Amino acid sequence: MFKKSLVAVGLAAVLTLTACGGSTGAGGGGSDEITLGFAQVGAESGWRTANTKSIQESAKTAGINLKFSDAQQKQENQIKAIRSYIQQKVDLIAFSPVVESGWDTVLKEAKDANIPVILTDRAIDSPDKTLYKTFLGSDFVLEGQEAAKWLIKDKEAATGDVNIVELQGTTGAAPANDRMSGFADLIKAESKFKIIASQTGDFTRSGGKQVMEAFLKSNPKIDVVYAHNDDMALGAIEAIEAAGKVPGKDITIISVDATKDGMTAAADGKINFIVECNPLLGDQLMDLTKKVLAGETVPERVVTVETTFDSAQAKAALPDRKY
Ligand code: GZL
Repeated sequence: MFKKSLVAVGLAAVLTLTACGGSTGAGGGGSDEITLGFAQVGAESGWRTANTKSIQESAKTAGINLKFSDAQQKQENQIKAIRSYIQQKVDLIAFSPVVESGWDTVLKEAKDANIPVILTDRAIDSPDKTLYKTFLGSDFVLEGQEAAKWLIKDKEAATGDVNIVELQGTTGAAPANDRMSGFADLIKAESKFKIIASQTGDFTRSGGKQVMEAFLKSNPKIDVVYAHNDDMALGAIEAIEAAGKVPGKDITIISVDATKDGMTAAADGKINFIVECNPLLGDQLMDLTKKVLAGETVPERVVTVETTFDSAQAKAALPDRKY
């Protein structure tokens, strides 16, 4: 269902084609080697590490000269990197916006310099769609909805209140905002589900552990943890075990990403349900880069195809996982 619905969204996205305008970067596209400037969020999670590896390996395979920067999860560093790519006259700029807001000024500078921009992984909230050629990444609202749908089914026999604590991703980030809203929109339909606490763990393992320790101290009855990524779920598992409880049994754990560490915890029964968020965007990014610089039409939105895993499915899938 999840896969089918995503494919449908993906197909719909492909049909909403936009003329790319055929602009080439200030450095031109032409037959010369393409130079791509990529401003990465940071190295905060297993997902991010896999995403970086995919982009670097795909650039090499595609014969694209990659300039790469790590912003350590700071927007000002990403903006500095984008300005530097503009000065270097790269052919195209791609980046994963650490937060949704605050990009219009620097993206207008790229547009004025005739350097096309591709968004990957995370979206921005600017109403000006001319600031970028396409957005390649997951549907985070759908991911939140998948988590909620599984929980509603898993707890259908529960009679009393089901107390949920939520470990949010980076404040202001599209995946944090959308995974929260997608989940809450479905959960609120059933009065037994109570989100008793929700706080950012910044997508990191240490953040998830610290926040979960505080949740355990201030909430005597926690039935479910909904973590916006595996790293925070794994941190929460450490805190739960340190408190003498059994993760996956005393407290149901739902996570997003499906990285190897998360899938291993799921296979061990410590995480009960994982929604996949595919970081392997490199090949699609290089293909879109070449198409934009060749003046070809590209879709406004390219949605990555993803699925979900319960513990048994994670155990079966683990040997074949690429990240
Ligand atoms: C989602 C991505 C998120 C991952 C986290 O596309 O932006 O950022 O879910 C990562 O693991 O830190």
